[in-house]
Amino acid sequence: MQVTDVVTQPIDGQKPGTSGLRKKTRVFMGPHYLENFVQCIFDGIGGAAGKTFVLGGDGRFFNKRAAQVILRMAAANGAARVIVGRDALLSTPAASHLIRLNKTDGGIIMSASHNPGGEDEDFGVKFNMPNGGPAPEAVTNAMFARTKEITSYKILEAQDVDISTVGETTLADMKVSVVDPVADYADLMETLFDFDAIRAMIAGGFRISFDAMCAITGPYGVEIIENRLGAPKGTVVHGTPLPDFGGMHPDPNPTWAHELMDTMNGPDAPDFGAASDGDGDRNMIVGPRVYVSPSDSLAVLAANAHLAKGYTAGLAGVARSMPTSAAADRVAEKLGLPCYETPTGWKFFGNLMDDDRVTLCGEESFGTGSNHVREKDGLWAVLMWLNILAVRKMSVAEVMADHWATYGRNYYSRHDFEAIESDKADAMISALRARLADLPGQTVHGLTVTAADDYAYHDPVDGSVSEHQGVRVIFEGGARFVIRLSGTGTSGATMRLYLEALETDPTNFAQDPQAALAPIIAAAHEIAQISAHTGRDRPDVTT
Ligand code: VG1
Ligand code: CO
Repeated sequence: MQVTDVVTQPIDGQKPGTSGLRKKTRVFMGPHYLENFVQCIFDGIGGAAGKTFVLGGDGRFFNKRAAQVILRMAAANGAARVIVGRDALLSTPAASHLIRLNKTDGGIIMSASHNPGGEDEDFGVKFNMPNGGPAPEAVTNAMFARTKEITSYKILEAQDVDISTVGETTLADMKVSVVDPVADYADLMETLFDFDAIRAMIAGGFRISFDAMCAITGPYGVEIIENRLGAPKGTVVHGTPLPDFGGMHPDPNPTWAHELMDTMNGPDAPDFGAASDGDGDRNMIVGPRVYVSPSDSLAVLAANAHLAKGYTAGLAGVARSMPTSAAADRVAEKLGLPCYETPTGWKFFGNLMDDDRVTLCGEESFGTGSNHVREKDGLWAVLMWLNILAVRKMSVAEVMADHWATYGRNYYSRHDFEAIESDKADAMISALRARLADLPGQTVHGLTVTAADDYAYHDPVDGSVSEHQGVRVIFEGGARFVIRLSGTGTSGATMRLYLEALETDPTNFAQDPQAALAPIIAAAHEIAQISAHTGRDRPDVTT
């Protein structure tokens, strides 16, 4: 088998965003597109020679073909071994676990996560570091720099490797270890949670509905929730991963997981509902007729983690992304735990976990996780909730009511304005930035601004600085809004407006969040001039 140096030239726009490089699948399938980027990954980490990598993806269209290309390129670049999920399948948290478990030099994950899949939808590639976490900005910047100067890439001329059966094989001098995508991950979950207690709760009639949204968590959910925890067949819905996710938008929020919401709001609702996203790192938690916002879920997990088997020693600290509500901060304050605020994207939590400063992390975008891996983890969150419910013997609604009574309620919502023309979105943000210094002291829709800034993060572990991570405007009484542009979209710009208000009066805990947040929504539209800049009055998706 022969290594070929293929002549290529730089391709515009191969800049990794919030979580890797995401583009339309057809773009990735274009000449040299995937190959250029994969070579730049290897170059950006100082070469692949002698290294071991994990490889897998969420099963979307092009996943298997891309895996074969990446295997041939890893071999051509001198990698010693690649551990690949059978059929090139691995959820993002399972990939993170395998990277750590096998002490590898990192891994390549093929996924565009919550973005729809298919030939006309989205594909993505990202690199995770030896700690199992997404490459930090310094590394993705090095990869991006290489994409602008690449002149050739290395690839092996070879037949496809058979990755459909578990076992060891070779590709030229490189070992290829095909592993069961689920087994090691499921074993890890058994060490973290009291499976006996959850099994007993289920045996006692506790009913669950888990919507895998035709994406990667299907096989994981079936093995863990049905096989190991004894829930009846059919507990996992949409459990077979499909290349186009069955046409679904695999994003677990009330809009896209509406079938689960209908089940949970219906007359015969199960006791617990959950959904996960394309690559298995997100989760939505729902009780019968009660939706748990992701920010609240993080706070509930922080307050109750010590009840779960793997966390009885307590937490080192908690971290949340800046736009995530301060509900977790209130728990940390009461429990005397360190609490950190980071920019959007899981890559910023890695240093804090590696440095043992935090145990739990979370984002408002349906992401929660702990230091068991270095990614957010959808099924982990589901099992953490189940373990807590099994111990507390309360319903989801009772847990939420108890939580708000103890800590107050941070009303929260995110409004997404999708596919705005990029220059209009940029102009809106620039205009808002220009006004920030003048905002404090102004009163808009009855709310007085106390602070306004363009968020910059100073990493306390490595001292790196990340600027322009979202504009935030804070009002008297702690209400606030945040505006930032998405870094995961593939067409136009998506503007995210994050809204929050703290309520401490228990007689006001039963409001609809949109009603509770109405003054802040109005003030945000007025201050940012959203409609004047974008022509949009209403969001496309509200979570
Ligand atoms: C979004 C979310 C962010 C999350 C990221 C990756 O990014 O807001 O919180 O970490 O997706 O999640 P953005 O830049 O579009 O706001 V996933 O499940 O897509 O890997
Ligand atoms: Co995801």
